[in-house]
Amino acid sequence: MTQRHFITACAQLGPIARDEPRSSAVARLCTMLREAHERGARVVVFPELALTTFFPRWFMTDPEEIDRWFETAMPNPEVQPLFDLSARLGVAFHLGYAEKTPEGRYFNTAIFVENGVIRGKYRKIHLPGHRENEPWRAFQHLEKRYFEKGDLGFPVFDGAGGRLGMCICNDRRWPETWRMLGLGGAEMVMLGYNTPQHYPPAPEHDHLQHFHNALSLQAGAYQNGLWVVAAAKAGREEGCDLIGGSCIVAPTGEIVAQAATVADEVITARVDLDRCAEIRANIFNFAAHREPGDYGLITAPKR
Ligand code: CDT
Repeated sequence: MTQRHFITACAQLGPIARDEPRSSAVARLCTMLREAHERGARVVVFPELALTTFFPRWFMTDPEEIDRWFETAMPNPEVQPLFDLSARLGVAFHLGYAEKTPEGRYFNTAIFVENGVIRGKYRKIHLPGHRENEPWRAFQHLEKRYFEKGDLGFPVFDGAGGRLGMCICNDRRWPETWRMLGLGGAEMVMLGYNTPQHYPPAPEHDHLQHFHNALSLQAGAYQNGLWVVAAAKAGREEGCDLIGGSCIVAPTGEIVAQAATVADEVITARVDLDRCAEIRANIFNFAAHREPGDYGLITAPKR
């Protein structure tokens, strides 16, 4: 029987330059996967869009230029070394990347890979930012331009001896994301993020970026009784400061490991999936205490 307690690693990435080739990013991911293995990890979580720089910060119109940021197959020859290393060392991984499907659809995607097999896939649902060039901003955030809203819902799947879920960056700010994953039975939720320190529409909130990150992750964990492993792409990337603060959160909402830099950094924690019951059998026992009949507005049409 697969043990339900194990070491999980969260691998924060420092900045990736605009001209940094995927081979270099993948080599950095492999280095961190090796470190995770040396520290006894069974799982390692990499950030959102972990193979390239955060390209939605630039306005582009040329389809060929845009397509260069997307993967048309997974794995592909450039990412294969990560799949091979993961299978050889027996360390499963979560990876975010830009996906172009054979039908020509574009998604901000995350996968979970165990024993060389993609066991879970998620496509980002809450796409932040805008569609057109807004030159007044210090940098763009064009996720609504380059990606379609995810079409897979919030899947929960078998992995690492438990039930796993994923979300991506802006999704973490939405309580609905966490409730969907909690109701689906997720015991550990993995996510990556690229969060600029500066938020152009409301710069008066810039100093709150770390607080809002931790608030969202800790609330999501506690209110649904699940583990959270959240990996940042951090540091000054092409002139844009991205917050770090990668962390692992217990089902009690406590941060049990946290990155101390804004560079490539591996943190680890012992994750016991059976600890979810501390919350789920008690304060957030959904069957005993949830009252969905009174929550109709949550799924009513937008207003
Ligand atoms: N990548 C991503 O979703 N980033 C957003 C930035 C703020 S919205 C422009 C986030 O929620 O962290």
